[in-house]
Amino acid sequence: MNKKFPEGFLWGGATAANQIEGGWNEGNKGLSIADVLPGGKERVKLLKEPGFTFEIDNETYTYPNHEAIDFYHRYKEDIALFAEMGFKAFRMSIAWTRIFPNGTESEPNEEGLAFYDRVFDELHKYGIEPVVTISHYEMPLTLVKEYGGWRSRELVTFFERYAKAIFHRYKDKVKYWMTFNEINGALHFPMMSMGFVPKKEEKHQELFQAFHHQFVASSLAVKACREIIPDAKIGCMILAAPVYPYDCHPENVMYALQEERLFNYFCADVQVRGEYPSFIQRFFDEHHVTVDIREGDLQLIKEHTVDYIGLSYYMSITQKKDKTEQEKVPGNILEGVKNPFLKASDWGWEIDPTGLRIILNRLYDRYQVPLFVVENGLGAYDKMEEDGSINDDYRIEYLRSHIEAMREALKDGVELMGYTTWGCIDLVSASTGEFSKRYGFIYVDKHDDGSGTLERKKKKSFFWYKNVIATNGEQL
Ligand code: BGP
Repeated sequence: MNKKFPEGFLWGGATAANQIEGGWNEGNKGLSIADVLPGGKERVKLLKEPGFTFEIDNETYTYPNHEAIDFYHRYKEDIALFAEMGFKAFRMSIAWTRIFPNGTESEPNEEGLAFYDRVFDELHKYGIEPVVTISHYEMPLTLVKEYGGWRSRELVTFFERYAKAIFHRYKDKVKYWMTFNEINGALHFPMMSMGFVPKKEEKHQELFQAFHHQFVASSLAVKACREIIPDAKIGCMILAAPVYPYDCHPENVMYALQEERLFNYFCADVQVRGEYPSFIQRFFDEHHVTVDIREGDLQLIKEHTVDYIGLSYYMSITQKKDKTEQEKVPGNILEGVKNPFLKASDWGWEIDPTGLRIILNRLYDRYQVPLFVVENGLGAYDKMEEDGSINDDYRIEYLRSHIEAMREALKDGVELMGYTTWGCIDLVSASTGEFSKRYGFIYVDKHDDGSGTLERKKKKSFFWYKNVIATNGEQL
């Protein structure tokens, strides 16, 4: 049995435009939803509440994404560091607002297009394959304020125009694409990807209508990608979290199954199988959801399914049908109960390498398409020693155990394309807007209060990961 990582396995790291670039008002860039989100507790609150006004408030807030880690100006230095680690792939996203500043223009912004040309050229200089997410937790603010985000069908047209513009421009430079980052994540935190937080009573109706718009937009992008770049691979991207029943009580097993289907499979069923799954009708009936599906939508979705599944993996979820407040686990992205067998990160995310093997098997069993782990990593507080070193053994341990889990999944017969660790360079946290929640192999001197020199420094994990890649995952 071959337990090795395949030749050409795409080892690398992952980022998102709004979490690294900065340069928020340079190069004719328009305002994006990420540009109006403050950091810290305020962000955590705003991401959950309906009624956010999306205004810039320079009096009260500093905005972490405005400068981020200044990749916009430092991409050459950063890419040289990725190359030094031996990256085969770099996952990044394009900021929609650099290409269409308001989302509504008929022609793309040349300065924005030229920026990504420079980034892709720099990556290719070192033989690093760009893996590009078209929409990663942001959209032009105009589309949020004037159209209500993905509630509006009109976004489909704007998104298609944006996708076509970047396919045409980068057809010779980018061969791996994904449409929406963590599309299913909107079930729990829709603000960044959908551009709204629904009121409680409208929640399901609005959310599932918005999902439908994204499914149509994603299929149109797949269609365009096949026409414009026939040798490209285009995937969906889901937040994968296997759901475990708390115990073997049949009611808990059934509940966990329902949660698993809705969270891990609903979006992937539509995007990979090309059909709304049979289980969703009961959910729609019970939650009074009627999705406006236009003529031709279902055929479009059926005919333009994705080539692979990109997934992020951070945690498993343990579910119990009737849980008390005390049993709920704080921190995890989804609300479940505490798993007594798992430890958690500093932010309460339960660490479960075997869960990665489980979800890879479940997804492969169900879909039989290649899987690409495009996010995985440990957010942690890093400490710089007096000699300037950062000894992040906890991060090495986390990544090592997850790579081992992938190797087991390979032995189980799962087809894996690559592994890009999340936040290969320290960046702005999506959920908290903090800099102190660090994921990187490369430390960036930037702090929650906005201070810092932005200087880059290699952590211990930098050298460890370099060797992992050099040995194609043999030495962990
Ligand atoms: C995923 C997002 C990323 C990233 C990561 C870590 O959900 O796709 O954008 O931020 O999670 O999350 P956080 O930054 O909240 O720690």
